[in-house]
Amino acid sequence: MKEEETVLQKGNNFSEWYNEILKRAEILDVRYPVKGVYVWYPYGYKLRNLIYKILRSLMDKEHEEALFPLLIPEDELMKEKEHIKGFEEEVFWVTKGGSTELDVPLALRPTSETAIYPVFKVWIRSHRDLPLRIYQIVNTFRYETKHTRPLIRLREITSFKEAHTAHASPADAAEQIKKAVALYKNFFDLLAVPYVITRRPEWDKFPGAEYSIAFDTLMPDGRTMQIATIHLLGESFARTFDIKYEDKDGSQKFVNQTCYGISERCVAAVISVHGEEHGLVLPPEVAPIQVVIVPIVYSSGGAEVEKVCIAAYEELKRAGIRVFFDNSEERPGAKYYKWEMKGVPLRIEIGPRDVRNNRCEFVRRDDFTRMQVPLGDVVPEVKGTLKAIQDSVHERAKETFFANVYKSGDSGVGKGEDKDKSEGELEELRRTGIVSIFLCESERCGREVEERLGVTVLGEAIYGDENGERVKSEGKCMICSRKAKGVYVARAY
Ligand code: 5CA
Ligand code: ZN
Repeated sequence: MKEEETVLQKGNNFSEWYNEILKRAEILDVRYPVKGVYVWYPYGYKLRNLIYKILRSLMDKEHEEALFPLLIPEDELMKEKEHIKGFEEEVFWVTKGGSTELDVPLALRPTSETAIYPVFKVWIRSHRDLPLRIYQIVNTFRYETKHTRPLIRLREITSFKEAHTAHASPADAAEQIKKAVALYKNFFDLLAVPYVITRRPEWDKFPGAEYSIAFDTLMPDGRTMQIATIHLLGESFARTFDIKYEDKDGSQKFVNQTCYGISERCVAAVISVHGEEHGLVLPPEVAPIQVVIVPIVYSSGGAEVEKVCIAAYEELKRAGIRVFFDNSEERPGAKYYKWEMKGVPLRIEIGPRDVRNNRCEFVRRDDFTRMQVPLGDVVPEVKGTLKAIQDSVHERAKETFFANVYKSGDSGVGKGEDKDKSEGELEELRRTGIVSIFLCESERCGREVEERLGVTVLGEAIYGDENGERVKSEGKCMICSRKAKGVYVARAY
């Protein structure tokens, strides 16, 4: 076995596994000489595009895609006080044109509120212009000072999908928040990525927002990763940027706003949640190649086998399957290794004996099971098997995920009554997952828990979870014993 072909360990050292996978499956090249900035390989970019095609198709139902500039003048960026306080230290600046100092320094957007809302001001005139729902998929720049990580913590986020909406009333904006949650649920379900949805603590919400909602998934090392956020902005930005509309009665009113975003962390999640020691395991919905056909040829019968392979390939292609016929010179073993690494959900092997018997062999990537299929049934069998793989990949991911979500009361952890006892157990549980504890709303208690236990407070589970259960809502704060709500905590990326 070549060194390259050694299997990877996922469990013990996730970080190493992750970096190896990005390289061997040709997702991202990390050799670009700028910190936190990486190159998409063509295969990785195909995966990214399929994922974003799903996102676009969901967004397009009720939003319109637009494109705003990358550069934001300093004075606009600085207008919203809360907002800029949150982002100040993360902004990259363009200060020169050639050797000439610019009159007004230009920021590279860290997110686009301050690029978009001055334009909303001129677009929105009357109640007939509302609701306004736009989104864009762009690169954004953040001078991250924490450890940067490919697809996860970037200085150039290449695939930032940000939605910005404006509404006539607070109720309409609140309704939009619910729709955004439903849309993101739909999205991550199609990616087969499990999540918890929480309301971020007051002291850790998006700068300028009334409140923030987050989706978090669980990485194989037991850390959570925030994969989406949804913010109710209320009137704060509308007041700052003077975004008003004329209501039916002729009065001028501020709009109510929301915004919500997703980055290529969704690609990182697909890779990390499903992959294993042989490489990627891609859900068929997003696999750039859903089926690979590998001819098994020895000394004779090659021409016949090739003819049958091509016929199957043509048929699958016509049926809309993303299929690849690997007739390269490599040994079959090397081909298996390569396509397994790249996560192709289904392999079809065809050899001389199969041709004689008018059949082929399916090998599933998710569980390596084999089955023989009559050549005449290839299209329906492929469709059925891809569906089965999609479902079982999702089920497996949810099982692992929810086995690592501990609710208040489970093993006594987080029960307000016995806060002394809970810390030891929490210590144990926090190694592996998401734990619910009782915590009051004060920032002091929140920060203390974060510091003492090395966790992040994700927040209150507001929408329940896949098990239909809700976090037990009333208890005593484990720090100060005051009245508290159940909140999720976890070690986070
Ligand atoms: N304007 C709002 C909504 S679009 C906003 O910027 N929200 S955010 O700051 O929370 O970012 C949205 C999502 O982008 C986060 O939930 C997170 O999943 C992702 N994200 C944030 N920073 C980075 C980063 N440095 N690298 C990769 N993804 C990031
Ligand atoms: Zn407290």
